[in-house]
Amino acid sequence: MNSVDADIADYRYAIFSGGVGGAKLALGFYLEQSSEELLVIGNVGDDFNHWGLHISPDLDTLMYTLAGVADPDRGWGRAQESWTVLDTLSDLGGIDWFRLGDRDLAVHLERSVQMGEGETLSTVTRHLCRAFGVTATLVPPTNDEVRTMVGTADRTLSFQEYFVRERCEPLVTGLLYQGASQATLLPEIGRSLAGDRLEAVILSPSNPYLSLDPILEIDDLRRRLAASPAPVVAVSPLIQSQAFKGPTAKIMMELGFAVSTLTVAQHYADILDGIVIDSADRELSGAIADLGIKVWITDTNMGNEQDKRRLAAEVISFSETIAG
Ligand code: FO1
Repeated sequence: MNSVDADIADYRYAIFSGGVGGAKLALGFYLEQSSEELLVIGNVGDDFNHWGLHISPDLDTLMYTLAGVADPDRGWGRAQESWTVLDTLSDLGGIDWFRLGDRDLAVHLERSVQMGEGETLSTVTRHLCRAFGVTATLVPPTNDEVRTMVGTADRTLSFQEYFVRERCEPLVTGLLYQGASQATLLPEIGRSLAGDRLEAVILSPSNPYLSLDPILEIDDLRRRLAASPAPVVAVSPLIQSQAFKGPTAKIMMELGFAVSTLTVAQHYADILDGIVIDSADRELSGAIADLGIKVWITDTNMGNEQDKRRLAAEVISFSETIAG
């Protein structure tokens, strides 16, 4: 098995997602809908080589979340984790700033072994998802290498160096999605977007600059989304200038953007048919509507499973309204 082509005609929803925040909405869809009809496209700009292994943090966060084995507090990595390898390596003076747990490590080993034997990332991801009992289709946007590079005042850092090793502290001066424009979009994603079976494309509430742009920059994907017959709907990752998680607000400020859901809508204006915003931001709805984007106002917090399912159900009914 080396392709996901066979399933292509059956996807009703395609969700583009980064890690923790986006995975919450993906789980809402997974639980609320027939999971086999769900195509989840995970960011690979955060991928890197560490301890000689291929690490795909966002794909793994999505896989663990859908499989129900993610650590609920950290949001990444596995629940009931042990850290024997990391601690032992640390005692040896090895590199320990990126915390790979023992159970998690087995996934990176398996992925790296299979890729070393010539398998693609999409094939290995499907194999891992099967092993974890995930019934949705989780794919990388491309099998080519895309790496998010973070420009700071004195040097350029890889994403994980910036995010984990430097704890997002350096001031961000620019972002580069290395390899994105030359990368080939996974053919099944392109066909799914162009087909008429898809009922909605969802941009999850992930960081637009760190998590979704590395995907959208691939192979003319923005244009394909703009041309897709299915409505494209985003869920804003901001509530009144606050991000659910991570450095979204900090990065927006440092890049010179107003930290607002209106900025998020403007950022995606060329591809969006609709955006879901939080009730606390309802006063922005007029300005967003002026961009030609329809607005759905609700509580966008996803603190528990019920919230995730409710938000997914609302995104679905909003998309149906847009589609007419
Ligand atoms: N995030 C951290 O803040 N510290 C870590 O040590 C860390 C380890 C880690 C290991 C495996 C994995 O799949 C994710 C991990 N993450 C860690 C999260 C990772 O940096 C993600 O890229 C971010 O959550 C952004 O989506």
